[in-house]
Amino acid sequence: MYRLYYSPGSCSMAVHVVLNEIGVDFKIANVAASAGQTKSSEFLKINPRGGVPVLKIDDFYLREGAAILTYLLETHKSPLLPESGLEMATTLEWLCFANSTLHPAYGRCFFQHRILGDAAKENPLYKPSIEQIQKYWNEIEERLQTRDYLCGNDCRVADILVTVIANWSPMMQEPINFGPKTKAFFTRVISRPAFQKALMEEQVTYKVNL
Ligand SMILES: N[C@@H](CCC(=O)N[C@@H](CS)C(=O)NCC(=O)O)C(=O)O
Repeated sequence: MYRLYYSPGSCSMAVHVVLNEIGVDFKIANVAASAGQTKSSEFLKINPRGGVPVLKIDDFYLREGAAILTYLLETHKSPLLPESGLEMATTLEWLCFANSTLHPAYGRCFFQHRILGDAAKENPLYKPSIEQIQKYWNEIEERLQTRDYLCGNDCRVADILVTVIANWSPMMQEPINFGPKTKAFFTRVISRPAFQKALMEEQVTYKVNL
């Protein structure tokens, strides 16, 4: 039996969507980052890095979203992660991009929000941080000119994670703009029943203006 430790709307939502996609039994435990629960002494015993997602697999704790997603998809043979070759490698490329490039780009803004509050946008580092995020979305818009999803015409795990991350954009203190192909892509991804179920179970609204 799996137990997902999550914080509503955070990167852990991609794991929640994937658990719904593969159709296994699982339980969820809300560790709300906004209420400081990811830094509680109880949760730090589960993940000393103080972050979600964590997946409890029987008595084993697996941390780091990319590892959890890959483990679930490989174990349950999901088409969200092709089995081999360049199709698999391309999916991993975009999963790594989402997890290790796009996510930290938003993280730089959230860090400034945490330290400076509403005045973050006055910080000289804030505008370049937003511009970096915008550059990534522009690259995605370009890529989606010739395909429905990041890796081709089938939905893969990376599509789910970038769509989760996009929903942090309305929290930024400067606008982030999405092109028409990117908006149509978000519409396709969020319309998946597994995505809708995760939004409902986490009581999260998809706020990107589509
Ligand atoms: N490298 C980690 C990053 C996890 C991470 O940053 N999670 C955020 C949510 S998106 C978190 O739990 N933050 C808690 C906090 O800031 O207290 C992963 O990919 O799993």
